[in-house]
Amino acid sequence: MNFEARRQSILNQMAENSLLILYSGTPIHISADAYHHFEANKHFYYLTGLRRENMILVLRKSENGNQSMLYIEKSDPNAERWTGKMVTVEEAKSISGIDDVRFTASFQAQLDYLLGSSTLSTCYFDCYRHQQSDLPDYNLAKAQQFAAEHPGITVRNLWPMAAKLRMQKDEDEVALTEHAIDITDKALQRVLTTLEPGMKEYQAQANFEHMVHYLGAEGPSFPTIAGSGKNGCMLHYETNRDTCQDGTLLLLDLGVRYQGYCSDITRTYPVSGKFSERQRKVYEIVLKANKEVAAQAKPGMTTKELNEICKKVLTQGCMELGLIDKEEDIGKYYMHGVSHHLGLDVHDVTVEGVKLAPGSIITDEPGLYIDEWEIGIRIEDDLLITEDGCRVLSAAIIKEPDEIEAFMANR
Ligand SMILES: [Mn+2]
Repeated sequence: MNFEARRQSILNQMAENSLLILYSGTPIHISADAYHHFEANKHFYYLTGLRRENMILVLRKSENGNQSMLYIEKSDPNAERWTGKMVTVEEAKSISGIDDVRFTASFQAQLDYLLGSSTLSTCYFDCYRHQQSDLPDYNLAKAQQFAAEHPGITVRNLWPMAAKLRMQKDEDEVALTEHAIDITDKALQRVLTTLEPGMKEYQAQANFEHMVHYLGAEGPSFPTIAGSGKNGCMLHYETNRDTCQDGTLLLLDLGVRYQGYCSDITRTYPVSGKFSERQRKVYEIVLKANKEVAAQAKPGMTTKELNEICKKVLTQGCMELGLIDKEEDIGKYYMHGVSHHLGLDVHDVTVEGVKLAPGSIITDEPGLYIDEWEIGIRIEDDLLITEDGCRVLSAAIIKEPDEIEAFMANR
């Protein structure tokens, strides 16, 4: 992947005489000597191709030219014995394309030197915070510390610049996403092959996740949702402990992460292998909305506009079914948005007001949630916005009710 071009694009947007300091981060502590599985800062991975802890990317923009420096930990045979091989200088160079690789032990002294000898005016950090109530992320904490120690230097946020870049995927990113989607397809076929009444929802989840690992992905891209019957109406149902009853539907919202890139797919299957007449009617409405969004998605649009298109189809369908009398009541059965960006994050970075453009990867996920009928249906595909429309990257994952029934009948 062309990490050099991505760094160049950030450098182009940086102020004159400025510095970017971006940390890969450290593992988050759970309890006693246990730590969460480490996830590197996504911008760091995006700009370097590296995702190990305790690394620092420094970009310097000055009148003497631009500079990229990478700081890594010096490998330590004793540490490697316990926690695995560390990245060597040669590996770091060849993956990131950065020639100037140094050890973190020298970082502070070199930073002090840069701050003391140059006319540095601005320093960029990733200052993202999801909710005000959250503790600061590693990079934000470092930014706050830097601001306190260097009141004369303006601290600015890398996030909007990096997020805007990440919103348009290049060919390599599309290929990785397609691979994640292909694994999702095969793992869902495994679920379809084994699904039967009496099964626990977590068994359907296990059949999916087994294949995800078996096929070489890193794992699910988020906690698998497997909700049967009325559980399908709960948007973030994750306990997956109920029994899949005969005659109900099983809603599966799941995804795969491959080299960092996520798929996000939802399919809804009849547990018995056959839709009831009522289930099929609702399913057809959701499917129609799903297809309409894909038919209309194109550059220049917003996900909000796509949601209006989706709501129109769902509203019309619900009125025909007699579920609602007035358009404004659709919120009773459809209460989320139809689309979000997808990438290194499942709900990928999105800069307010930026419209869809070629290279955007978004979801298309209408749903209807009818508690009183115990019917929860969502159909979610992943779309790549092209020059004049979109390509459904998940087109191979079957969703026509006849195809689903035929697949289950012939398994
Ligand atoms: Mn989604």
